Amino acid sequence: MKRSTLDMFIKPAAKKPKYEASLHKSNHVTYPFAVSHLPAPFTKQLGTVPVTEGKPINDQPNLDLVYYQPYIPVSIQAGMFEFLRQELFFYRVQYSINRGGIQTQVNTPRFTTVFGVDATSRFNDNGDLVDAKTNRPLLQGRYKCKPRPIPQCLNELRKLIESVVGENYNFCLVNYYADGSDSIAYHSDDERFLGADPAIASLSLGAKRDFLLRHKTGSPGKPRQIKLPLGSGDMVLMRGKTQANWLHSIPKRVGEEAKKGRINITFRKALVKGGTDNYYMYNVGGGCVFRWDDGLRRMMLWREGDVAGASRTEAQAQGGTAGPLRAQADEVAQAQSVVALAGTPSSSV
Ligand SMILES: O=C(O)CCC(=O)C(=O)O
Repeated sequence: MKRSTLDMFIKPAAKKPKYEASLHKSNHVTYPFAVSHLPAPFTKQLGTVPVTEGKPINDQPNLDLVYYQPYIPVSIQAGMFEFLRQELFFYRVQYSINRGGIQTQVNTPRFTTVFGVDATSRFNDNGDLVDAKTNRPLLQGRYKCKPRPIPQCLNELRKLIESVVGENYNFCLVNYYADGSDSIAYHSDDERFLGADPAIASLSLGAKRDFLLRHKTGSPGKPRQIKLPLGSGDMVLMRGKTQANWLHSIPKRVGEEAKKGRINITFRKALVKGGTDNYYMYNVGGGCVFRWDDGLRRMMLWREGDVAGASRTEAQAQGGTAGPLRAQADEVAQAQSVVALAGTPSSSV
């Protein structure tokens, strides 16, 4: 047998991770699998954040940013990226919208996941959802979705960021851009459920990607497009009138850097239940779960019974002649009900 053919049946060796996983895990009835706690050395090093002073960027009409370059110590940036990519579950959401009278299917061009619940509810110590005012269990049907508590590893980041920026957050949205063809189109996070002038903290890990901002109208005074080359560990706080007046995006990119993969985490505060339904609809959707496979070096469809850290052989992953990615896309399309939605995505595709 030729070496290249043999390789397909040999289980690839996973690279030695840049962190030692904690034995403690966060779990909840809504999680497909338990999520490891933040490794203790990361928690210790995070005690020093932010490692640089935030730089205000407010020299354009209605723009109010604070740019931390970086926010997280260099020593743990790569480890934090690998840890979150390995430990979290992700989705590749498909949905259908009405565009100019034509029903159009949208394939979100990145992996997403979301945790949290809006301010009208909270999780009690048993992990049950209760009304934030009365502390009574929620009535059946309050949400169309199944809200998930923020796992410890992201909650630690949330608390740190809250203490620095002076805001409270109840949602954590995570994007994973696998390579340069993953992106997010120009949009603003200006939904009514976030209230007026929301302050959104956006943390980057992994590959450096351009973050572009442009004014919604381009006038008065024709403000220019702004480009922030977000590197691993950087954080941008978008606040004040920014969301009402500016759009932002992560455009597609060619080249080696983007192939390293990038994680973005935004911390937000949703005030009402519409925010919860919206965020889960567009970041979890029909629910086919993906998990990072460190041997195959890519996100793979996850199935109940898969062992954490164990890699499928290339042959198992191929599962036919069409190739792994094609097979996965077909599987997602079959398993995931593509729904026609009345609302709009919280972020543009
Ligand atoms: O990936 C980023 O830096 C931006 C993410 C974003 O705009 C969003 O999730 O709404």
